[in-house]
Order: sequence, then structure tokens, then C-alpha cells
Amino acid sequence: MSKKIALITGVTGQDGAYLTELLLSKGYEVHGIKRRSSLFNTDRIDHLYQDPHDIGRNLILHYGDLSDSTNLIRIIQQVQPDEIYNLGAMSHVKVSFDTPEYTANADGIGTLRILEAVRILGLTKKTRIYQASTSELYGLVQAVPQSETTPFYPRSPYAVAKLYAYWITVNYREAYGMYACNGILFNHESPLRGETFVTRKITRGAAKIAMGLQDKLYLGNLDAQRDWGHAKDYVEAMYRILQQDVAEDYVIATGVTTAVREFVRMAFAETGIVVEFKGEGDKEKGYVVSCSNSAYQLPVGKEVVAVDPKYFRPTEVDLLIGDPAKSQNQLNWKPKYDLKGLVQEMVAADITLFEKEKLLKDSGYVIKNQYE
Ligand code: NDP
Ligand code: GDR
Repeated sequence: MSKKIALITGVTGQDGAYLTELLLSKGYEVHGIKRRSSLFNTDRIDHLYQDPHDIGRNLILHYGDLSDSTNLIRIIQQVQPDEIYNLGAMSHVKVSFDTPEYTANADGIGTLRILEAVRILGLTKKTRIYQASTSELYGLVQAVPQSETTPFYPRSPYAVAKLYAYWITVNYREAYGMYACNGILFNHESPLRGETFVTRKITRGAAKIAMGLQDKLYLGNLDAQRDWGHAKDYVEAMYRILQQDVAEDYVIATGVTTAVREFVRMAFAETGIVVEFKGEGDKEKGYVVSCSNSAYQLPVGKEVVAVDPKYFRPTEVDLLIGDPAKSQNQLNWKPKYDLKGLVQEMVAADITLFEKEKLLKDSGYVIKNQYE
């Protein structure tokens, strides 16, 4: 049997990297769409990438953008994929308030462009499409836990764009009989998570503070509650969603929710620092209660976390907790990681990352600071 061909948009992102790894391990030929950038942007998949001159390579990258139908049609025509995973998106909720039109174009209309390309090229019976939908669709809490039947109430330009993408996927499935599905994925994280999402910001901050490379960590709303899983588990669910007899939409979640504040405590605890919070709202701060970190002793009472209202969102999503019953029953999907394991892996990876930085700093090299 000839090998299956997959096309991934957003291949350079967190999920794109784990999904590429998974599909390659299953014998797929994987094509990815990457954006042109003034710097290399393939860090997350460089370990999988093969020299373009190698014959028989099974990971092939194409330049493209979800805002440009011409390149999408050309690439899909050339690749003739069995499966398309549409993971490309401006995926930062807070930034979507700053770039709402671009977000609508890439995240909303971008999905239409993919569906329409498949239709125009006559591939509706051949190509299966996965759309990266999101728990942000639930937005303002209507009911918990949130399932496939819970009403949507998006709370950001990002979520509104993704709502369009959700429904246009359903519409193309119903109108043209396409195998097109939404995975409504709740937050999923990993050491590859973008540095400006809250979990990674916290694990990086905890690692740097514990190593004497940073003084304090500034955060926004500590009360928000999220259902956090591991990206490695979630790409397995994406794959399974496209292997069913009938195309359907699925919630992918752990069913456990945790506040940002608790994530902070867990991450610092991994470095030997016990943090306690005092105060309220934007006056709330996190203080060191004890420090058993052998490498770098922090004094008890030191303020290591503070709230900066600049990270608050104009409209917030307060509580997400998913009901994974359908995916457990129909996809036989169950996460392998729990939150503790996820936090441990993320903090350990960031400590390793900053050990390199510390070595350079101690040897007299200037380390650049990157703030968010
Ligand atoms: P990332 O932000 O890590 O990756 C996004 C990817 O999309 C990157 O490869 C990025 O390219 C690419 N991209 C951005 N804009 C465009 C564009 N205009 N055209 C083509 N590609 C573009 O996101 P994740 O991997 O975390 O998420 C994957 C998808 O799943 C996204 O659609 C996200 O909205 C959605 N999602 C994520 C969840 C999560 O918790 N991680 C939960 C639910 C849904 P570049 O590297 O050049 O920036
Ligand atoms: P989210 O993830 O908005 O849920 O979207 P993010 O990690 O950005 O925020 C989670 C919660 O933490 C609060 N928060 C902060 N967030 C950030 N980024 N920075 C901070 O300093 C901070 N302090 C508190 C936020 O207010 C929020 O409540 C992610 C993205 O991956 C989306 O693409 C995806 O669709 C959803 O998850 C599911």
C-alpha cells in the first residue's frame, strides 16, 4: 500500500511539531506549510527536517500563508493530500484584541480557503480535513463541564474567528459530503509551548528566578481556570478524529480544571521554592515561604510574583472544564499525562534551557532579555 500523505498548516507551531513527529512515526509522508520570516522559524521541527536534496525524504516544507488562496490551491493541487490538518492560526487570545482583522482573516477565512481549495480541486472524496477548533468557543460560561452540545459564547476576536471556522467546517461537511471535522481542544501545553502563553511564561519564570536570572514574574488574571493537558496526548486525538468511519466533531480535554495561581505554585515547587499568595486583585502578590533550592537560595518573604493589569483581557474566559466522554468512548482516547507530570516536564526543560544561558552569562557573554 502506498504511504499516506498529510498536509499540515501551522507545522512550525507547538502542535505542528508533535503532530509531524507522530505522523512520521506512522509512516506518513508529511508536507508542511511554513511562513516566510526574516529569521529561521523551524526550530521546533529542525530535528525532523531532512536535507531538501535527499531523495526519498518524507518531510517536505512549502512556503505559504493562510491569507493567500493562490498558494493554498497550488500546494494542495501539488501534494494531493489524504489528510489536511489546519493548525495554522494567530493563536494568541490577548494579541487578537490588537490584530482583530488579521486574526479573522487567518483564523476564520483561512479555514474557508482550505475547504474551498479542496472543493475546487475536486478532492472532496479523497481529502479529509481536521480543523483546530478550541474551548475558547465556549467563552462566557453557559454550563460546565463543556461538551459537544454546550452553546458557544466567544469572548475575543480570536474566538469569534474560530467560531466562523467551526461552522464553515460543519457547513462544508453537510453541503458537500466532505470528511471535515472539528477537534474542540482545550488548552494543551508542553516544553514547546510558545513563551507568551501563561503556562510557559510561568515555567520559564520559575526556572529563571530559581537560577538567579530573573527577579520577578509579572502575570495577569490569576483566577482564570483552565483544563490543561499535554500537547503530545492531544495530537494523538487529532489523528484519531480523521481515522473514523463517519466525520464528527469532538471535545478533547482532561476533565480537570486548575487556576493560574495554582499552576504558579506547582511550577515554583518544582524548583524547590514554596510560594504563598497574599492580597487581592491587581494588588495580589506571591511570596517565598521556603526555599530548598541548593543552587540558589532565595530569602523567605521575597516577592517573586506580582500582578500587572496590562495582562488583563478586555473580556476574559473565566472557567474552562471539558467533558471528554465522547472522545473517550468513540475514539478510545485517554490522556497519558496529568498536570503534575506536565509541569514537571516543562520546568525541567526550562531549567536545562537556562543552564546553557547561565553558563554563557557566567563566562562573560551578554544575555539578551526578552520581555512579554
Ligand atoms: P502555535 O501558536 O504554537 O502555532 C501556530 C502556527 O500557525 C505556527 O506554525 C504559525 O507560524 C502558524 N501561522 C500563524 N499565522 C499563520 C498564517 N497566517 N498562515 C499560515 N500559518 C500561520 O499554536 P498551537 O500549536 O498551540 O495551536 C495549533 C492550533 O490549534 C491553532 O490553530 C490554535 O489556535 C489551536 N488551538 C490550540 C490550543 C492550545 O492549547 N495549544 C487549544 C485549542 C486550539 P509561525 O511559526 O511562523 O508563527
Ligand atoms: P488561552 O491561553 O487564552 O486560554 O488560549 P493563555 O495561556 O494565553 O491564557 C490562559 C489564562 O491565563 C491568564 N493569564 C495570562 N495569560 C497570558 N498569556 N499571560 C499572562 O501573563 C497571564 N496571566 C494570567 C489569561 O488571562 C487566561 O485566562 C490558549 C491558546 O492556545 C488558544 O490558541 C487556544 O485556543 C486556547 O488556549 C484553548
